[in-house]
Amino acid sequence: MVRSTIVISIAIMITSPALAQNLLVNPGFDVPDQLNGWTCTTTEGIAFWSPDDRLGSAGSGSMEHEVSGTSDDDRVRCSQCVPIDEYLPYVASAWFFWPDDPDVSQVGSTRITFQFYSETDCSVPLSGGGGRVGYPILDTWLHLVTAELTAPTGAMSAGVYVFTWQDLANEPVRARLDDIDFSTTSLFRDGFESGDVDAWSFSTP
Ligand SMILES: [Ca+2]
Repeated sequence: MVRSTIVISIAIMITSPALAQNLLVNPGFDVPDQLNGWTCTTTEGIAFWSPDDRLGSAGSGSMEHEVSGTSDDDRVRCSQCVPIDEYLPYVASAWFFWPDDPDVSQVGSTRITFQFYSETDCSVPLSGGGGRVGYPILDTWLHLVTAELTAPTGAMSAGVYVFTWQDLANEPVRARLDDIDFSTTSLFRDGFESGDVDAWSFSTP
């Protein structure tokens, strides 16, 4: 059964901050048949490269998830661990697409969140959150953006996580993600937290 009703209370349509540098590897899935840079785990599902690009480019694609679990809340999760700077504010975002396919139920959601860690390999968690849940409008690309969070003292890495979520047992779902972004919203690289002014240059007029 295909759900035809629309719930879009949390998906937010905005553009990414200008000039922000995306810290993710392979965020737009520009190389066919691979998900390099992404680590995917699942309870009952798969993740693979799809030729369906958000902007319709023949030279790019997206990441597709299929979840066909026998339990409620089965899911596919894909993530990256990236280096970050303490005290800077960060935000994550992704575009997601749920096709109107008759062979899947499409009762579920796309989710995105991130977590700060005190080690470089995302092994010792500090704080996290900012998570957002996006509900599909079938056959439509939607933009999902987290809340902004500032990296706490001692943070050295962040894990960025995207999920495709199957709400109900034996009601499979299929969704795509593209142009995933994780970046700082600060344009200044030195907030003087380090006790020096090394990031600034000096001249006398
Ligand atoms: Ca793409």
